[in-house]
Amino acid sequence: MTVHSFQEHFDEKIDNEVSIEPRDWMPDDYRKTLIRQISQHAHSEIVGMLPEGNWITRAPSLRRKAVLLAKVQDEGGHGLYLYSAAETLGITRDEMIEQLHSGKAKYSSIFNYPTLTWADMGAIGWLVDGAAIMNQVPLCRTSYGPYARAMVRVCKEESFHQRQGFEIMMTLANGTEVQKKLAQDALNRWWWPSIMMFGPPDDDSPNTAQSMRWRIKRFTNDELRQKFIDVTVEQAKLIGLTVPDPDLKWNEETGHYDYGKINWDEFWNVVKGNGPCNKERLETRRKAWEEGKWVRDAALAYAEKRKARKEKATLAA
Ligand code: FAQ
Repeated sequence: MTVHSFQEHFDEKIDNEVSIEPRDWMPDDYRKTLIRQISQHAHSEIVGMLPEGNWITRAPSLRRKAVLLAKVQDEGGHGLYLYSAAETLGITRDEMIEQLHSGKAKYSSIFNYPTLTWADMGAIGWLVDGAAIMNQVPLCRTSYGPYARAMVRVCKEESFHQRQGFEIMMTLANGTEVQKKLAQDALNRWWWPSIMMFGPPDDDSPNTAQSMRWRIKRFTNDELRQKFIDVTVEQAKLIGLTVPDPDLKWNEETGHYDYGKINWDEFWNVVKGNGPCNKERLETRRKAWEEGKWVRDAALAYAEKRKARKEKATLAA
């Protein structure tokens, strides 16, 4: 086959919704885009464990502690599936981790905000996992097979995460005056960063058009943001909380909520490393990597020893 016919074969698969698999020919830029998106997604899961990890020892009951612990463990698992999916594209786990630690690879802006009160655990589950599901359910149909398959399990777990967050918010919102205030304060602080999570507006998003053509992305950033707002505003009403956007208004003509101006300067500032917790998050990850070196070394030594023992047994048989 010529490169031209490889390209035609690839395009045909994309057009016919046949997934691309690791050993298939793919254009270099398709591979690069996937490595960028999947590794950044993996980093987001791993860094995303930190804001909630901050509250595990301070959860208000044993039940809340057990649930939060399970949720944070799930996020670690999601990161691992995603690193494995990215490895099928020809990058190693160590290279990806290096890119995270050097600041070359991004992770979601949302995890650079602090978790100040217990209500933030509710807001993260409800809003951040809610936004993650809105973005990731369509990724179950993304064109690259290993990424799509990883997303199926991730989405099932995210849906449990979203419900646990909503349940925390609902409990607080129906609680004492102080609890209701905590819930409203958390919504006030997490609302705008959550809607920024979907990425820059479509006319300022350099990757969306090509990723839509390759069917990596199934919806644009603005389409997903709008869906999230439409669903979440109704949920806030249900529990008696107010979304902190004075311009939010149901639009009869479009059948969607109109919303206020997003502070994109704040978004880019956080993406560039200057958010409230960027330095702390990266520092914590680098330290965990260094301090975990002996575990990786021990696991590797054990695996090598087992392999040698197996080989010896095979030779003897
Ligand atoms: N933060 O052209 P686009 C979770 C960057 S998982 C930081 O629109 P694209 C689970 C973007 O990378 C959350 N950077 O890019 C959880 C690009 O820069 P680059 C993560 C952002 O890729 C819940 C530049 O801006 N989810 O929450 C952000 O087409 C609770 C231009 O942007 C995923 O990663 C941002 N928010 O669209 C864990 C889902 N947005 O790379 C713990 C998969 C954009 O060229 C607790 N990813 N940028 O240098 C995606 O769907 C896409 O990558 C988008 C961005 C939609 C995030």
